Amino acid sequence: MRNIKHLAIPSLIAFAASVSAAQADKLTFYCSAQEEWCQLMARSFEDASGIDVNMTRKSSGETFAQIKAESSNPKGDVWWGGTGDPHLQAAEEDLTEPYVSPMRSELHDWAISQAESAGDKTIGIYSGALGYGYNTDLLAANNLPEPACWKDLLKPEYKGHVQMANPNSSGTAYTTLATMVQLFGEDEGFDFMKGLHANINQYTKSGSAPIKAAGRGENTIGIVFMHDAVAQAVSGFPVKVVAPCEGTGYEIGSMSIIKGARNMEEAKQFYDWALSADAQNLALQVKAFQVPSNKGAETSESAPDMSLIKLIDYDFKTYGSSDERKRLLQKWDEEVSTLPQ
Ligand code: S7P
Repeated sequence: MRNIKHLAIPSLIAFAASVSAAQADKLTFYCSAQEEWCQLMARSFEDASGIDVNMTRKSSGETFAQIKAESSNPKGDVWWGGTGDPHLQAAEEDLTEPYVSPMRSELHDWAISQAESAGDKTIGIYSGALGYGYNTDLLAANNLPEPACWKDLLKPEYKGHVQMANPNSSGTAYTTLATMVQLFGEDEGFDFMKGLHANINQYTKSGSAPIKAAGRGENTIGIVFMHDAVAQAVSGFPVKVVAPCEGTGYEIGSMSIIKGARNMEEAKQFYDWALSADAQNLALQVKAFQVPSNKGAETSESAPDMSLIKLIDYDFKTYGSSDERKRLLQKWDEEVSTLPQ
């Protein structure tokens, strides 16, 4: 700076440009919803705010692990999307920052409860029910009966036809594991996961991958959030969506500001904007059929009607706690994933 007067005019212009680039407002955005929605959120926020956004998409469990690994030198500013359980775990482990947005009064009670149960370190942005979907053509081609319940998926005729994600990387799959424990009790829930393991053809990294594979005809049945199966069906793929007869769990997709964020003001700006009805309505452009948390945002007509689905009273406090999530994942690693298929 001291030597600036010695610079020639073109150098001064270049210098000014480099200073303003260095000072440009920016945001490092970790995203755990579907890729297209993450891209649209990033670009739309840039347009709305003038802030440069650097977005990385990873599954919920993977993003949690990354934020934890980076906690002594945080690189991300805000984490948007993904199932609520790892956001709650991040809050408990003090990896995220409390924030009470002025937008909070526009939200449904379930989104606010998520915040209140975590000392305001996270908040609900959407919800969606767990279920599964199947490729109707492949089912018929293999002479398989139409499954309607969770326990149908244990039948030996479905061997090699069922796909789900790995619950360590995927929030969807962790929700599946926690749902079975709550629906059937821990012993029977783990027996279910073991029986299911015998029919699984692949554990994917991403939660929605199994139904995308079913849409492409590369897999028959995918255990996913029902809205991800609807997205395949409305895209014209032969996918039928199932709300399992025994009842099912659900997610409160969440958002958190990362503790020690380098761009804290920008993170709060994004947070407020992401809770607005206009930002949540962007979901409709990318076939994201979750139920939005802003009371004024639109829910697509194609979205699964949560009031018609038999939902369990999912215990987010317990299953989003650090000890319980670690314990269940370790037990799944040791007692389920190691079994022969
Ligand atoms: O695809 C949308 C969605 O189902 O993905 C999120 C999910 O947690 C991210 O994928 P992983 O299962 O791979 O973590 C859900 O929050 C969201 O509804």
